[in-house]
Order: sequence, then structure tokens, then C-alpha cells
Amino acid sequence: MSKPGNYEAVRKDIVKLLHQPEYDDGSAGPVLVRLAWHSAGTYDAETDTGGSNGAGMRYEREGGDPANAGLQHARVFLEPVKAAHPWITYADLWTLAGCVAVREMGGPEIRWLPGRTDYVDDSKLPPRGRLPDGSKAADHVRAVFYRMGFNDQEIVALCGAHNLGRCHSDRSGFDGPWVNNPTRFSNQYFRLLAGLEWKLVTLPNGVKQWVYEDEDGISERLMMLPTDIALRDDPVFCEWVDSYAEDKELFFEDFAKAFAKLMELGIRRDARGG
Ligand code: HIF
Repeated sequence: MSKPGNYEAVRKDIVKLLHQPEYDDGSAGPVLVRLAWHSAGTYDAETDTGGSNGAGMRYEREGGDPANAGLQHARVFLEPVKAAHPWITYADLWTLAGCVAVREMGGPEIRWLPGRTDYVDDSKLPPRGRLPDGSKAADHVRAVFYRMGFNDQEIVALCGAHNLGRCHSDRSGFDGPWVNNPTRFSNQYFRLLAGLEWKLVTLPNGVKQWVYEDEDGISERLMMLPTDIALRDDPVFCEWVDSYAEDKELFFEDFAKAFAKLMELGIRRDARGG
């Protein structure tokens, strides 16, 4: 067991578990990033409810939300780290793991602070339905992220995280990765979103998503959600899609700020950081 407060030791153990040759594309990284985001993304600024405090996904009410399907894999990956460092809260562990994963996959360093509690405050519990629905359009994306307190630029910057990982037909119904190298953080998502010709298809399960087909009509594995395509087609969002497609440094900088803000939603600390 490490000394309480030794977050460096926790970081090191998270790095060690990222390599998972039997899982998906060989890395636990993407699903850890999604766990971190879904733990925080229930936040509602107006009522100050939801957010990563409480680690509510440990319980059926939040963990069983269909929007969180598959995230049990991420929580299971992190159990040995919790066992080795029992003093860290789950809320801190899940958010830290997402930030560490982004960095280790080649992304920017994200400023992360500890201090989240696992205490479940019944008055702060988020109702289901606060996480975004990939089949919807730009107005839905804005409604969800404005509720958390983000602006249009921050929304697009965050969405660059779809450079990581994939959709699973048995989790969300969508299928496939956004980019060819889904365990490497880059601005490739924006370059493909802006640069390729995407075609709307209906999968055998009835779910509609966009796919890229090359000149021979051979479908590549790459996909975009309707909410991703909405960024390309919205007059404000698309300016930022183009900026981030052209300027990887700008994207990294803006992503790091926006993701750090996401991890802080609803978290308050005293003057000593406690
Ligand atoms: Fe995702 N997201 N996300 N997402 N997401 C999926 C997977 C990942 C949305 C829908 C989906 C963000 C915003 C939105 C990651 C990270 C982030 C999947 C596929 C869906 C459907 C799940 C599955 O089938 O396993 C929608 C509608 C969003 C609002 C626009 C964030 C910005 C992009 C906030 C974010 O950080 C990651 C990483 C994955 C890959 C998970 C994996 O298991 O590989």
C-alpha cells in the first residue's frame, strides 16, 4: 500500500495497466477516458447536481444507465489500482485515470487535482438521460454541454477525444472506430471529419451512422456518429473543426483546458485544497 496522498504512485500503476493485448485495440486507455467523462458529464450547472463526486456509477441507478454500457470494463481494469492504493477515492481514481490515459496515448498533460469524495449525496444524484445521444443533432449537443457550462469552442475541442477508441454494437449500437489508429491521441479525427466524404448508412440493427467508403466502394472501418457530423455541418462548430484539423498544437492546448474543466464540474475545495 502506498502512502496516502502519493498520487504519483497511483499514476504509475495506471500507466502499467493501459497495455491490454486481449482487449479491443490493445489498450484500456480509450474506455478509461470515456469512464472519466461519463462520471463528470452528468453535471447540471443550474441545480449543481451530478458530476464526478460520489462515483455513482458503482451503483445500479447510474451504472445501469444504458448510456454507461461497457464502462464496467474500465472500472474492472482499475480495481487492482484501488486495491493497491485504498486511500484514493473512486471519484478521484476514475478522473485521474482518464487524464493519465490521454497523456500516455500521446495527448497533452491535463491539469488534474484530487479532492473528490465517494460520499453519495442523495440531493446531488443526477437523473438518467443527462448524457448525450449520438443519434441526435447539433441542438442536442449544445443543450447537453451548455447545461454543464461549456461554450461552442470548448464543445468542439472536447469532441476531439473521439480520436480514441471505438463504438461497440453491443454497447451503443454504433460500430467501429473514428480513426485508423484509435489508441494514439492526435487531431486526426478533425482531419477525417473535415476531409473525407462521409455516407449515411443503416446498420443491420437499424442504427444509422456515417461511414467512409473509398473509391472502389469498399467500406473502410471508419465511422462518425450523427453528432460528429453535426459539428462539421454547423456554421459555428465547423470553424473550430477546421482550426483543429489544421493546428494540432492549438487542439492539444484547448482540449487540455476543456477536459480539465470537465473533470472539475461540481467539485469544490477549501483554501487548503481539501
Ligand atoms: Fe463519446 N461516445 N460521445 N465522448 N467516447 C462513444 C465512445 C467514446 C458520444 C457518444 C459516444 C464525448 C462525447 C460524446 C469517448 C470520449 C468522449 C460511443 C461508443 C458513443 C455512442 C460507445 C460504445 O459503443 O462503446 C456523444 C453523443 C458525445 C457528445 C457529442 C467526449 C468528447 C468527444 C466528451 C469524450 O471525451 C471515448 C474515448 C470513446 C471510446 C470508448 C471505447 O470504449 O473505446
